[in-house]
Amino acid sequence: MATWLITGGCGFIGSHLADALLARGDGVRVIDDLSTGKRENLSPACELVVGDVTDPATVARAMEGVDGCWHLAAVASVERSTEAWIECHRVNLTGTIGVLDAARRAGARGRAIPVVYASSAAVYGDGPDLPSTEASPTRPLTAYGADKLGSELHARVAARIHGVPTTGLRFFNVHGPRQDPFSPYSGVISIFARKILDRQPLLIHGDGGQSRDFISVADVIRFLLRAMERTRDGRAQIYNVCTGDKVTIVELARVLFRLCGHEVEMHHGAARPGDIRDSLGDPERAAEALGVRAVWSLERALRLTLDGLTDPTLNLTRFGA
Ligand code: NAD
Ligand code: UD2
Repeated sequence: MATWLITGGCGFIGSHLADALLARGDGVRVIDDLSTGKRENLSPACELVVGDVTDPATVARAMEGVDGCWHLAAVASVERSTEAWIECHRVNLTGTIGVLDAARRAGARGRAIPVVYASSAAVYGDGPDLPSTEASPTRPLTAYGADKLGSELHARVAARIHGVPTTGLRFFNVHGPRQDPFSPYSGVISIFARKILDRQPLLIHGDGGQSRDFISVADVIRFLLRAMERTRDGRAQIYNVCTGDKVTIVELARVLFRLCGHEVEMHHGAARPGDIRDSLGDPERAAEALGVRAVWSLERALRLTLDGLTDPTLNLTRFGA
């Protein structure tokens, strides 16, 4: 039986990955400091190490004996990285280097442990030419995006210098059950969905014409699993994880109104510092190299996200995710 390490496995994406690995009979170990993740997100069948990925000794212990590592632990917020620049850098970049270094050292018989890690569409910044491909210029606008790009650069060093096979997945905007609807730092879909269900007004940062490529966590899990299967030789790969479909924030709100059966007021506030105006990914390289493409339509994925707000125990494995 394979045993895997998920850093940040008590979080939104990590806990669904843990469910998928358990469903196929694998062993799962999680390291998480529970700063935003929740113990109740994680199946009791997982081994949980409550600890900080910036602590080398903790990470080294967690890495021992595993067949691979998905590195998802991070402060997953653009706003937070603006407010707490150094703290977020310590986790999002130094923490990533620590995980890569532990993967180098922990491998049996000198073979390093493969690492699949979460990068982000934030590395592109406001790319002039959309859709963004993996060869597009990377001009991050925020500390969060800069630290994700730095993680990619160090993952390349890990592969080339230390023989750690790595695959970086540039997640675009992910939504689904367990994305915390009560955190102001959470994704816009979880925040809007809760407010609409609670019949509260939405706060739109700016004019709402900004656009995103929203992908269901049910699809993201499929990319994560396949990426690990293809992370074997000493190379460093990077792939977009996106749908290739562009949706503005106002359009998103209107689809949610229709799915919820009622509307709420939309109030407009100032645009967020460093906010990207248009984000859209090209899914073709991942489709070709990994053989995975997003299959959940926005509407079907939004229904799943809404269901997750009323049923926190929702487990995606029943959808084959
Ligand atoms: P999340 O906040 O739910 O998960 C992050 C997890 O990491 C949490 O469980 C948190 O407690 C843990 N964590 C944070 N700092 C830690 C530390 N120092 N030590 C140990 N654990 C720590 O967020 P998520 O949306 O599941 O994001 C997972 C990964 O995917 C992150 O790397 C994020 O940057 C990336 N990502 C997310 C999205 C998205 O739309 N959700 C898009 C692009 C990239
Ligand atoms: C960025 C990344 C995403 C992920 C995330 C952190 C891009 C394109 N995406 O997401 O990949 O890494 O950071 O997990 O860089 N908004 C409102 N009202 C609200 C909440 C949000 O108008 O109540 C707007 C917000 O100003 C932005 C859009 O909605 O224009 C999306 O915001 P978000 O916080 O969901 O995600 P984003 O794009 O910053």
